[in-house]
Amino acid sequence: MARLNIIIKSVPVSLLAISCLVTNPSWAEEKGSGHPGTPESEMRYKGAPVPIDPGQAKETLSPKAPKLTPEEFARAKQIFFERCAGCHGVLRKGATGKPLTPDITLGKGTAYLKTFIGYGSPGGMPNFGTSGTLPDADVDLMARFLQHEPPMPPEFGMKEMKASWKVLVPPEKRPKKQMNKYNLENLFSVTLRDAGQVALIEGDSKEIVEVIDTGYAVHISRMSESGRYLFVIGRDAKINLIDLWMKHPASVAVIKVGMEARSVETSKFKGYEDKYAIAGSYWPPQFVIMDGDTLEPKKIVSTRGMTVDTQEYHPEPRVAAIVASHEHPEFIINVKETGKILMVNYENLDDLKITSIDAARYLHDGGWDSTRRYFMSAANKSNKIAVVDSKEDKLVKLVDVGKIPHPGRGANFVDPKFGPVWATSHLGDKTISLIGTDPVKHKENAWKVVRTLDGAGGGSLFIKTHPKSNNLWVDTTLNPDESNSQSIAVFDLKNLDKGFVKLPIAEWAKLGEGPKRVVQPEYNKAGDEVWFSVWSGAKQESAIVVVDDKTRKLKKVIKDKRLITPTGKFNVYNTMHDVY
Ligand code: DHE
Repeated sequence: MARLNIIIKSVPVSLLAISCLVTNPSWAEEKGSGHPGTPESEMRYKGAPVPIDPGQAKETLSPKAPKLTPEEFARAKQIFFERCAGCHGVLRKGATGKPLTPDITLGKGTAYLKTFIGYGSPGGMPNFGTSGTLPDADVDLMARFLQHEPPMPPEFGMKEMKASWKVLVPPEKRPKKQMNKYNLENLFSVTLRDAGQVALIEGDSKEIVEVIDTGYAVHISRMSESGRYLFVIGRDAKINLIDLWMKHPASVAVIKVGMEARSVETSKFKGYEDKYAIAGSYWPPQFVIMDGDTLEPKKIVSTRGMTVDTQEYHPEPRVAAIVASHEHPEFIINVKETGKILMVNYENLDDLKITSIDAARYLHDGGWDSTRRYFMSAANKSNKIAVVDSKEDKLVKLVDVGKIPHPGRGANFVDPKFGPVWATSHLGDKTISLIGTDPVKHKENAWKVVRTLDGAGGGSLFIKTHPKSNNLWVDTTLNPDESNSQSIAVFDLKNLDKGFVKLPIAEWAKLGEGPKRVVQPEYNKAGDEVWFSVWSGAKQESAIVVVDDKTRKLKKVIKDKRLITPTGKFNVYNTMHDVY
C-alpha cells in the first residue's frame, strides 16, 4: 500500500479523471493541449492511474524485443500503469486506446513507436513527448517496453478477498432501530474524491454530519433497498459498508474485491431486499456477490471471454455499471470490452444462471426508464444506447445517439409531444438525445430518438431531472470553455423548443482559483432542490451549490474545509428507489 501512495502522489490530482475517449473535432480548437487532435480537457479526462502496484505485476522479457534492464522494466511498468493502462488496458489488449500487444508492436519497431508516443496521433493518442509529459529517454524506454509481453498483475480470488475482509461491527451488535435523529431519506452521501472519504450531508439542515474514510479516489455510493446500508466503492476496489442507523453512522464492514473497481450495487428484488451486494472490478476482470450485511464474499465470476462483434478473446473485460433488477432476482452487469450485458440470477449462487446479452462496445454507465423495466445502457464507443428488457431478459434495441453518450443514470420525463422519454447527454458533442420509452401507449416512438436538443457544448457527464420537476439539468463538466464547465444548462421540460438557460453555478459559489468544474446534478428527496458539486483541485476550495428547482435561484452554498474535491452526490431516497 505504501508503494501505491507513491504512485498516486506522483500524478497531478487535476489529471486524475475519467476514461480515454475518442477525439471530438469540435474540441480540437482548444488552446494549450499541445496536440492537434487531443484537447486539454480530454487529456485531463484520461484514465486515472491504475491503482495497481506495478511491483506486483509479473515481468516476462521477450527474447525478440529490444533489451531492457530490470530497472528499466520496473520504471516502464510504473509509467504504463500511471499513464497508459486506463486507455489501453492493463494487458494492452485495447480498450478505448488501441491494442499494444507484442504481435503488433514488434512489427512496428522502436522508431515507429517512439514517434507515436512522442507526437501522439489524431485518433486520440496524447503527445507524451512533445507535450513535455515524458522526457526523450522515457519515450525511448516505453517504445522498447511495449515490444515485450505485458506484465501481468496478480489475480485476486477468494483467498485475497477473505484476507482483506473485516466485519467491524457484527450484525447482532448493530442497533435495532435508527439511533440518530437525521432525516435519513434526505441524507446525501458525497464523494470526496481525492480525500478518499465520503461526507454525509443532511439534506434538510445542509450540515455535514459525518466524514467517513473510504477507499482511494472513491467513486460511487449506492443504497440498500431498505435505506439502512450505504455502500461506497473506491477505485482501489475497497468497499465500505456504512450503517446509517448508528448514532454516528460508520463503517461496519470493509473488503477489497480486487485491485481496481468502479461499481457496487445491492439486491432489490422482492424477498431479497438487503440480502446481497455485488461489486464489479476493472482488475481482475470479474464480479463478486457478497452478503448484504457483512460483505462476506460468496461467489466470484470472471468476465473474461469473447467480444460481441469480432468474437475474439479479450483477457481484460472490465465491469462497468451494475443495476439491480426489479423484475427478477438478478443483477444486470455491463461488461465494457466484450460489449455484453450479463443478467445474473442470484436465486441460487451454486447454480448461477447468467443470461448474456449481446450489446455493443464499450459499455459504460446507464440507468432505468421510468417504469424500471428497461435498462438503458451507454455503449460509448459505438455511440449507441442498448435497451434491455429486464422482464424478458433480452435486448430490445440498439439506439443510435450522439457522440460518446454519457448519461450517468440518465433522466426520465414526459416529452409534451412524444410521451415518456429517457435522455442522455454526450461527452463528444453538445446534443442531448431523447429516446421514447413507452412501447404501450406511444409505440411509434418507443426505442427511437424522438428529439435531439442542443446543449451548451460537449464534455457533458451527467443529466438529471425529478418526477416532480419541470427542469432538465445538463452539466458540461469537461468542456474546454470555462463558461461551460463552470455552469449548468437547464431546459424547461414543458417548452423544450425554447432552448436552455445557463446558470453560473461556480460563480455563485464564490471560490478562489481553481478549475471549479460543475458536476453531477442530484435532487433532494422532495424534488424541489437540486445540488451541484463545484469540483476544484485537492488543495483548492470546492463547494456544493444548492439551487431551488422552481425558481432556479441560489438557495445555499455549502462550504467546509473538509469538502475536498466533491464529485458524486447520492441522495438516500432517490438512490434507494432509482429516482432520476
Ligand atoms: Fe465515473 C459512475 C467508471 C471517471 C464520477 N463511473 C461510474 C460508473 C462507472 C464509472 C463504470 C457506473 C457505476 C455504476 O452505475 O455501477 N468513471 C469511470 C471510469 O472508468 C472513469 C471513466 C475513469 C477512471 O479512471 O475512473 C471514471 N467518474 C470519473 C470521474 O473523473 C468523475 C467525474 C469524478 C470522480 O469522482 O472520479 C466520475 N462516475 C462518477 C459519478 C458516477 C460515476 C459521480 C455516478 C453517477 C450517478 O449518478 O450514478
